[in-house]
Amino acid sequence: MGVMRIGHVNLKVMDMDAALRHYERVLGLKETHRDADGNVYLKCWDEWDKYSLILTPSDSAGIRHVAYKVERDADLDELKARIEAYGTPAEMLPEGSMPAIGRLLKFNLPSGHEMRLYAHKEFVGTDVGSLNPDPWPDDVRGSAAHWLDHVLLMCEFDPERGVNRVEDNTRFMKTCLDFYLSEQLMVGPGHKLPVATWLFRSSTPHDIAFVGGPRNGLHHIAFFLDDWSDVLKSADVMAKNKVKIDVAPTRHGITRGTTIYFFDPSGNRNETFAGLGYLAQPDRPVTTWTEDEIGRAIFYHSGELNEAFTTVYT
Ligand code: M3P
Ligand code: FE
Repeated sequence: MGVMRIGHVNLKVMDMDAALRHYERVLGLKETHRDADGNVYLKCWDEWDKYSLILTPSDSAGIRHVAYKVERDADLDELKARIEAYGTPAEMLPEGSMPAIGRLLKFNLPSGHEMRLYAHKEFVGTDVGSLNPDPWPDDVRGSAAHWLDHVLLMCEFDPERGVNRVEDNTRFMKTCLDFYLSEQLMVGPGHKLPVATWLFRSSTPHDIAFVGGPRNGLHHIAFFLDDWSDVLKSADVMAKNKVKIDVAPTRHGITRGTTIYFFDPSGNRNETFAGLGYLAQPDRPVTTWTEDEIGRAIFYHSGELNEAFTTVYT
């Protein structure tokens, strides 16, 4: 029961043609729907529901909402009651509010980011099908991302004013949505302040993460690849397509993933990463990283965190 996994992200893009070239040619997503308002819906080859990314034409970049899929329709009623009992308003949007999707529970995280939950989305199948399937399809482009894996949201963090939306969001996700904490990065005297947290409902190290910063926003959306050689190939695809690479292939200490960060043409940060990390289980001890090891926590090889990585985001 409850949340299973990330379902989709709705991003704002400033040039739809350029955005489509990026998500189709570089990441390998395919368009599955387009609505009258100019929103374009896409999916990765290994996903079975109709879409995992919605691109909305806009005059700015950033995230509009992130949605997670729950197992049963009745979960939406139970979670609505829990969210409201927590003191957070929640609204049930009727079926038909979004294409190919059932009713949606809409609310804002303590940070203000909009989140939606749903139980049904039109099933279209993966590109290899589910009857005696091949391990990968022939007609997939670029990095050939398997699936949208997680989002990392930037949350207002100003301990001098007593503001820590990372902590607030983490408590909300654990209390209302039964997420589990896998890793945390602690700062301040005695390492008492969580400045970043990684949480899961699936069996991977994170389905969502929160990092503290000067303002709320989107740090990145991440797409899953199989292994390190796919990460290298993904970097080659980016170089071929003149994509602005933010961080060249390396490894995270946190989650153990191998990774690249880059930007879509509107400046929304993307990540392609490989490695399921470890088997995340509710009783697994939480991994704690301390401020003095922040460099290795984020970029394990260089051990250095560049300033722009946590200050430039949409
Ligand atoms: C990841 C990950 C930051 C750390 C990011 C880590 C933004 O993206 O997938 O584990 O500090
Ligand atoms: Fe990530």
